[in-house]
Amino acid sequence: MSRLVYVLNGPNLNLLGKRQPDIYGRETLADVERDCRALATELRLDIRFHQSNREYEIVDWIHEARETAGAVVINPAAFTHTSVAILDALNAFEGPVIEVHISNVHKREAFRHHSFVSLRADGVIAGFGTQGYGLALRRVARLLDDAKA
Ligand code: DHK
Repeated sequence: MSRLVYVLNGPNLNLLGKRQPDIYGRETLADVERDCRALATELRLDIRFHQSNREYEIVDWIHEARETAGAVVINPAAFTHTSVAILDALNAFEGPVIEVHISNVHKREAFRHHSFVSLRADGVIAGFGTQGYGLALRRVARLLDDAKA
């Protein structure tokens, strides 16, 4: 299986480090991308790292991943709780999918407790701050290694 991993980020995550730092922390998305790239090298993964505020762009990247990638790590942000389109796109993707939330969504408002993406995700990480991305990449590397063995 391809060791290319799409790391996808949904709306408002471009403001990471600036918006509600008490909830999302002070690290920026550029910091997260840098850390993901460093870890990916260690894990022998290639990554494509994207963020968009537009649902269709995320759907299009998942379609792209379907053709080329072995796994998807996705923080759909607010689209987690609303997007059947992202769920349908992920259902058309065959490799491992790990869902990441920086905050512990279960400790927050009730509308954040439901995730459409969880109906497809092979694993869900929530409440580990931006460290969750690295944990997701480690899990993906293990799943890709196991699939090869
Ligand atoms: C990020 C968001 O923007 C929220 O809409 C989600 C998620 C939680 C996060 O914790 O990373 O509810």
